[in-house]
Amino acid sequence: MENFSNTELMSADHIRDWFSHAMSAMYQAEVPLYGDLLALVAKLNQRQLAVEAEQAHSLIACDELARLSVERHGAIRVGTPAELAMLRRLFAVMGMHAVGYYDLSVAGVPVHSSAFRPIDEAALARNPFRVFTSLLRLDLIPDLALRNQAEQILGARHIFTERVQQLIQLFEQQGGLTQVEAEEFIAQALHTFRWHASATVDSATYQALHETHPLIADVVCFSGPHINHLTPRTLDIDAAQQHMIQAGMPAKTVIEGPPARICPILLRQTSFKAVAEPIRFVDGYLGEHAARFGEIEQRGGALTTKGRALYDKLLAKAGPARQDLNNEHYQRSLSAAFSEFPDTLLALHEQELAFFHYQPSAKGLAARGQYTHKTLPCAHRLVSRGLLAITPIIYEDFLPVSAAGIFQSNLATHSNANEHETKSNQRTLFMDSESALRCISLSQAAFENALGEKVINPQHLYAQQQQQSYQAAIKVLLNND
Ligand code: OOG
Ligand code: NI
Repeated sequence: MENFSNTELMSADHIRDWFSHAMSAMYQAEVPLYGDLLALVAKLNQRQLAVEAEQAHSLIACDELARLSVERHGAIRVGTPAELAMLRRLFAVMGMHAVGYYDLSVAGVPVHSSAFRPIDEAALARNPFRVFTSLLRLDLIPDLALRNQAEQILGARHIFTERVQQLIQLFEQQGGLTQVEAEEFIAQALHTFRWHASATVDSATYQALHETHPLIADVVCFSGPHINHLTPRTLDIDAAQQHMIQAGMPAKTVIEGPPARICPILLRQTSFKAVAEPIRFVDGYLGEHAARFGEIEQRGGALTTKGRALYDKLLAKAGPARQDLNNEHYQRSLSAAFSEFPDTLLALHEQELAFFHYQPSAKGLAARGQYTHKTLPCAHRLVSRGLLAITPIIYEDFLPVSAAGIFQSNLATHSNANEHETKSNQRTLFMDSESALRCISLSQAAFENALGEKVINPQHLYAQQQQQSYQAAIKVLLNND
């Protein structure tokens, strides 16, 4: 007879946690510099927490500290709708769902993307592992013959093992996987993300695709969508960037995203650049391919639609983080541009620029039962009178302008690198325009069609989280038992 633990279904959170650790171990073995980066970030986070006791306490208070050391995101790029649809099913086993839509073609990168990530608070607190997943847009290859060839190459490859597909199906039938099945699932799923030192094409095909866009070669010429980076979360990206440079890592010069602030918002990122790795083509020629890098990120509060519009406006004013700029100068002009963006929790809340988690304060608890539904002040008053405490809801998603910058600095390996950067930087500005937005909604529908479902709107998730915490908090204030 089978014992209970052999038939008990594992939680998706558990499987995701295992998987993200297994993925990290695989990537550290494949790209040793990533292991160095992880060690550096862990050391700095520890040092910072030791010095900034207040920050440590506030992280504990909002369940952030426990997840800090497991927190990371990764990225992959696939070539066909069928591949994307199967990834959706694979990530669902780990409680990860497609959130957000990013059209990077408007920034000159021929992909559109979403992020598979957990969506509820408990799952995010346990392990927020996210995978930024891009689908290549072959329709952006102007040379029709080359486009057809790329389509054929992609159509003939199988990026998932037979067994992982069976296990995904089993998950869908049973509503979960047992421990033994989950372990096998992880081992099988990892095959999809590993590196292949042999290309599936001859050197001439690789060259032709690479010249059209290095990203197209990266997606089309290999038998799988190698994980192209993993990103631990740092508490101080400016310090981490300095340490990367001191440690001799080929760090990008300029940090992407908003400037350093007292109340951090959204996401700041930087990376060490992709390392050129030897590859072998089917015609026996040897070459090099640069795709895999390591990134770090510092996360801050999620912004409301109003806050995000202000962010986009001020970022456009400062200009994107071009890598030929001096980081110090750029950060200074960015800070100047963002002086318009309020930098206290109270002002961010008052002006409804950011999302918050509410909790009754000690004062609120002492005043418990003094109000009825009718006499209860509005959220703004409850906060300004100190009856409710607020903590920012952390941004769990990505930024299209930063993502485009990250793609660009890690793909440019040959002489047309600068050309790509300049062209796409000019086009980045196009992102805010009305016509770009119309294009985005059309291509979003195409992306969702490939995915096999609609992507979740991240703004709805944050609003819901804020609303739930508010309801729970006022329930306490109103209760006089
Ligand atoms: C993904 C780049 C986007 C981020 O952190 O914004 C990304 C890629 O290079 O495939 O990972
Ligand atoms: Ni990334």
